[in-house]
Amino acid sequence: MTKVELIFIPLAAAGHIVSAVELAKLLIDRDERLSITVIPMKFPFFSISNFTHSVPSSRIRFIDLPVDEFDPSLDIRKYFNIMVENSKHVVKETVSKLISQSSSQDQQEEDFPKLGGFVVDMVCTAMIDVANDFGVPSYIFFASGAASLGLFFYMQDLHDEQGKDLTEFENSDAELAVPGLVNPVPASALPSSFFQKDRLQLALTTIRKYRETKGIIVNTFSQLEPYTLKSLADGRIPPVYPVGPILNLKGNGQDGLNNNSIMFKETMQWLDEQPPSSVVFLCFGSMGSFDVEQVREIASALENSGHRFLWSLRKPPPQDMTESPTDYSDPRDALPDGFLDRTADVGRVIGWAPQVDVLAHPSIGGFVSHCGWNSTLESIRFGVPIAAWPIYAEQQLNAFHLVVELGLGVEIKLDYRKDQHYKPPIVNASDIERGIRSLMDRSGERIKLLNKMSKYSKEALEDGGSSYKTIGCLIEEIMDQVRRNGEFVSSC
Ligand SMILES: *[C@@H]1O[C@H](CO)[C@@H](O)[C@H](O)[C@H]1NC(C)=O
Ligand SMILES: *[C@@H]1O[C@H](CO)[C@@H](O)[C@H](O)[C@H]1NC(C)=O
Ligand SMILES: CC(=O)N[C@H]1CO[C@H](CO)[C@@H](O)[C@@H]1O
Repeated sequence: MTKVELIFIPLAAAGHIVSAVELAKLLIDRDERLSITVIPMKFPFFSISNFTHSVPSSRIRFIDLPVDEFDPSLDIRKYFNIMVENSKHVVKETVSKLISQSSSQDQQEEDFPKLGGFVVDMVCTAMIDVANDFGVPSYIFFASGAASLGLFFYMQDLHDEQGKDLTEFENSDAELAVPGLVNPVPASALPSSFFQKDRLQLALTTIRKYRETKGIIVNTFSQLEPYTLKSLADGRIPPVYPVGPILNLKGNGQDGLNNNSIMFKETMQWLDEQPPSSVVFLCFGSMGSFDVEQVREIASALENSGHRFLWSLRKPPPQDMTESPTDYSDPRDALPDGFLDRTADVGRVIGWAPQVDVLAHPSIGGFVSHCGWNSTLESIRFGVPIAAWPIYAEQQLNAFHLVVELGLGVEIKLDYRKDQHYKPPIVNASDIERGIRSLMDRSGERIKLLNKMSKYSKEALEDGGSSYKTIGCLIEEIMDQVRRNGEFVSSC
């Protein structure tokens, strides 16, 4: 039996590393020949211990590399890229050591695990060079959906093949005919990285690198994006493996980040007391927070809508969008006077939310979300409709995809955008209230469609489901590559 070792290089950020570790678990569960070493790319202030404790298998190990000081004057993405670039040599040394250690320990030649390849996070593509140094294949782990992947390749084609200046799309009302999407995509749904000259080069370099790999593992499932996946299978890019929805559904408040168990119990108890599908849940992800002026508009929208609510309200850091939000010591500091008293019977304001447990709760009837891909998949999994309020990265496209393409959500503001370079105008209470009312109206086709998708989402990873089969194919492909020493064959 040939044992095969894979090296995973995830980005240590919510939505990336958790999914990567879940993927690692799925792979080793499926094939006892596989073992995986996870080497996260992380910021100095990030603790990977939060992610290692949940891994039961001796065939997954973590290596925590030291990282350089973070220079806060740098753009966070630039810092990150420099850091990944600078980590290449130490990753190479680390992997060399692993290989030589395992060959000296094992007695029998056939027991030596062979290096099967690198599975590299969608933003850590510099590590493909290290895989190349070892002469092993690399695979991308793309933690977003097929629609984003398709858009990325389309944008790179526009730039590289058609000589288009992508920065012209900033503030433009152009619409783009992206292959694999039925509706024209408004320029306002593009990720900001395509608008800004310095970030554009980085984005293009990253996407070009995807083309050099042996496969792109995508966190989606074929029933969610059939048309997009078909269009991506045109042979112009490496094979795409839809293996999702990869979620961490363990729940019980153990979502890997700060979790206060008293708050958790109280929240779940309160939800237990609410009628089915009656509560709006508002939560904007690990980077999502709003300034006080915007918080007040949300508060009055909630009050005016009359719906029950659970609101994960987070305090913006001093340098918004470069550091994570924190919890308010007293949320009254941000809320309108008397809001908590007036809404005490119908709502709760909390800090960091145990999102999976909340979405899984039958009282939840709608989710006001930033449309991070992981949150989007969780919401579909539990059949909770989304009111889309995207903030950054590819969230505007996810929101467009969910609301316009798939008809699974409604709009709060599809072209909202906030990052280091954009300070968005305030979304007023009446717009938010309209979105919430429409979200909580369960009379139309949307809920039926969503329930169907929720069912597909559960089935995809069950024995015989579409993603289950794809994972089998992927493992076969990895094993074939090892057998043939990197010569390209596609078995699926
Ligand atoms: C998804 O995001 C939520 C909230 O940001 C986080 O609690 C959870 O761990 C993430 N799950 C995955 C699989 O990344
Ligand atoms: C809220 O904003 C919308 C634009 O998004 C505008 O049309 C509307 O008049 C505003 N409503 C109020 C009450 O300010
Ligand atoms: C659940 C868990 O292990 N949380 C830890 C995450 O990392 C921070 C920072 O190191 C710790 O303080 C938490 O205890």
